[in-house]
Amino acid sequence: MESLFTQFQLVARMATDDYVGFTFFVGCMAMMAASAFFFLSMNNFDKKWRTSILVSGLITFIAAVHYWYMRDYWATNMESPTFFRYVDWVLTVPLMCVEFFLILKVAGAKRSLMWQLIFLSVVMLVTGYFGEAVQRDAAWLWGLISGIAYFAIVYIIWFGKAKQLAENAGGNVLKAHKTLCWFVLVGWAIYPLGYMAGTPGWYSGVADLGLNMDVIYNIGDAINKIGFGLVVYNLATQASSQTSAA
Ligand SMILES: *C/C=C(C)/C=C/C=C(C)/C=C/C1=C(C)CCCC1(C)C
Repeated sequence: MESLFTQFQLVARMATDDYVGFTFFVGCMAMMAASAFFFLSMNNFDKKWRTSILVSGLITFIAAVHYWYMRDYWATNMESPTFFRYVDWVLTVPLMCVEFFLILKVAGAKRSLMWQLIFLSVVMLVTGYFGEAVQRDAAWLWGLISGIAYFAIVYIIWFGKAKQLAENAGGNVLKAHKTLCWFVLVGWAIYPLGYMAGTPGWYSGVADLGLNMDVIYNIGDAINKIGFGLVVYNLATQASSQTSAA
């Protein structure tokens, strides 16, 4: 009987110092709760904001499903779930680019801007995956290419076309755009840190600080996916109350 139980254990044991396992578990729960929150609040907003809230919910929902698998994968193998991690990102990060486009649509944003951001984000992630999973010897080089794509995104939203559109829109849209810009500049910068902690290279000192790649990624995801969604939620709340007051 004993052995049957250990063989078919449904819930993995978790060591008290398993920070990776812990952050996967909490991350999973947080993403689920955030998705319920965004989906259920959708109908409180004016029609034109509903798609933005829907996308916020999709981002955390897609992450919740991947966290479910990553939590399991880690508990079973005690190994980074690199594949699931990047599948999650390659779906959710482009959706964050869509979010930028959706809020700037009121100022006349074109689809080409959205596709440009999506393209750069995919380049950033695919090259990151190569460095982490395929050619770890050249992780620094893949990380560098990924970093260039990242800075191209930062440039477009901070100083380029997206910034111009946000300024044309003004008001709440401009404020929300600015906050999202900070998320990308500071919040997204958490990820290259995780990458440096988890891949070999001249920067290996980062790993010596005792930082773990998956813990860093998990914290980054919680901040960025849920935080990003809340900024959009806030914008939709303010914009909807203004129109109903008018
Ligand atoms: C929800 C997931 C998000 C917002 C993921 C963002 C990921 C990045 C900004 C990753 C960036 C990377 C670099 C800039 C260089 C090293 C490789 C990456 C992929 C970790």
